[in-house]
Amino acid sequence: MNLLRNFFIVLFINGLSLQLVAQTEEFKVKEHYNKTEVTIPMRDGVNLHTTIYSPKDTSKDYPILMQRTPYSSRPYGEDQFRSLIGPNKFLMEEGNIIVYQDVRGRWMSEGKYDNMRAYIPEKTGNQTDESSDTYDTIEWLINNIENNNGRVGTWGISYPGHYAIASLLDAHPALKAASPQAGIGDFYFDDFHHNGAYLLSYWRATALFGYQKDGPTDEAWYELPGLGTQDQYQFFLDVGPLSNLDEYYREDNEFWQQLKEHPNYDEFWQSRGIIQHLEDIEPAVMVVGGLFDAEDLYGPFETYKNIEKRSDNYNTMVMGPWSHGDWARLTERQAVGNVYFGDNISKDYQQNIETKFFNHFLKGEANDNSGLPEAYLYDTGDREWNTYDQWPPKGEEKVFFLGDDQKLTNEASETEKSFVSDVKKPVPYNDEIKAVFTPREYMTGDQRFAARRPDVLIFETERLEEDMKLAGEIEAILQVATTGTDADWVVKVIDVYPMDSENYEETMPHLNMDNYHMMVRSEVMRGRFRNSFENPEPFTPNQKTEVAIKLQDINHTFKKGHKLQIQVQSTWFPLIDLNPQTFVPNIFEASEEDFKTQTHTVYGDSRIKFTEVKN
Ligand code: PG9
Repeated sequence: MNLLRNFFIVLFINGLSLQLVAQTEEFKVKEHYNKTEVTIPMRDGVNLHTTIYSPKDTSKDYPILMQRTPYSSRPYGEDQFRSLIGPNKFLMEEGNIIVYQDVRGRWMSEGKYDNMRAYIPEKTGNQTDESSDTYDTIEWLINNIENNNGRVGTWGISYPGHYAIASLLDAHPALKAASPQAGIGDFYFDDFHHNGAYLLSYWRATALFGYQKDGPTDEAWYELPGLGTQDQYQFFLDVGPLSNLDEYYREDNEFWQQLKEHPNYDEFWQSRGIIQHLEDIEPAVMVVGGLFDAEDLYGPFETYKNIEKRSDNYNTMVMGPWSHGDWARLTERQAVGNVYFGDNISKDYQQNIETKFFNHFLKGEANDNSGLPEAYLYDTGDREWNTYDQWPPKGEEKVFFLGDDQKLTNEASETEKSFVSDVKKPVPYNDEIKAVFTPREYMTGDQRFAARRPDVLIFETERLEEDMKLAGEIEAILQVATTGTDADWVVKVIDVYPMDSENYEETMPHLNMDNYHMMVRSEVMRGRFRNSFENPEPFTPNQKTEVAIKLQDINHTFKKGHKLQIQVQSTWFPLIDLNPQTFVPNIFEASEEDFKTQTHTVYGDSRIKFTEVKN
């Protein structure tokens, strides 16, 4: 028996030592790549700082994988190396030419920064935008980098994802593949605003882009204001009207001024939205995003859908159980907030999807037979991947009405439900005391703290007798009234777990997964914009009014024994700023007196439209 025990101990130790050897022999970029830093002249003479990592093995040619970023290409210095380069470690280890570029006006590049710089469709003379800067950069790279195979790919997450989208417009012929990941589509619907409501939870991040630098610099030229407390709810409640935040910023915080001067979706924002330009795209595209991404969901879904509608190039999408950027990490347990989804989900994506996409188009056949599906979406209820041959998927429309007695019904009713929306006691957007740089965990957060407030209306099914898979687009068509002349309307789609559910390692100690009210999807509509984001309109007090809200897509099975719950509320603080609930020309200029508690009403012919897909 001892012999056998010892054998297993030796096996275990060997396994462990093998693992240790593997870990101690981790890939060192400096041993496999040379690093050079160059400045590449754009057509208008502005030089952009560009960092190039080239494989030391010059016995073969490689494609170029490029990321353009406002967040710096650091570390700077040809003897300073990143520990990971490229979209993932698999592509790094197999060998590719990896390029990082500081975009115009950022960090070591010259020029003036323009936040979400507008694309100029018919450029004349030396006019530039992010697309022309990408074109000029690619032209220089393929003509100046040794051992390149003439094929280029772009990738990036979030703002770098936005620049990957920009690379698709007037694309250089050498650009064969792009993977915009959580790419910003439009700052009026991604990040800083949702349907006209300003994301107060992004306030600190405003400094990231607000200040211009004097010239190329490898040191940050801005600083992020501190709240001085973790209780951001209290901080922003005490601050009161948005104009009181001016004191935390210098006058030259351009972005803060722009946010204040453009509360409506005017030409300033419209010209900066990139989705409108997505037609006749030629490079292969793989859009990637997270179904619980609190920052950029509009961008990835709209990028994929608009390319699909208006181009005939190779265009695919991957949406996993991720929060912002999770898919680029190698966390073994994939969880968002309290909710665990599975192991090695991002590693499998990197190895078997992302690497496959780039290798097919940059090193391989580069045809439609990539071996990847049209759409990969993770079912966040069933906890498994689905492949679809189209997105949104085919299915049956499933409509729920906001009925009486807190019930979701199949028929409209004459009922109505009112609540007092107290601007002195807004509904918190989560149950944590934590100041955030940008919001994240609330996307799967437990919503019981809200469900039990009188100013949050709930409507729910009975415990389901069989699985119900809701996939694709969601539209809430509310019939409402208010005693005021403005109001925000928030709709939340919630998966109510069984009364006896397993806890996860990630479940916070004060919570329990028993009866967990998991947020699946949520969205706000600032009521003044219900008919037009460009031209806001007041409500007529006490007049029944329709407010339609498009929520971002889902792919979620509500399991047998769970409930579907819809919550409706009018404050969501401080995720978004407070609506004065009195119509004023510009909420950024509202005064204390404008903020008034009002009574809102939701009528029983309000409905939520889903698509039900049979497994
Ligand atoms: N979209 C993300 C972001 C933009 C602006 C401020 C803060 C975050 C991102 O680029 O990561």
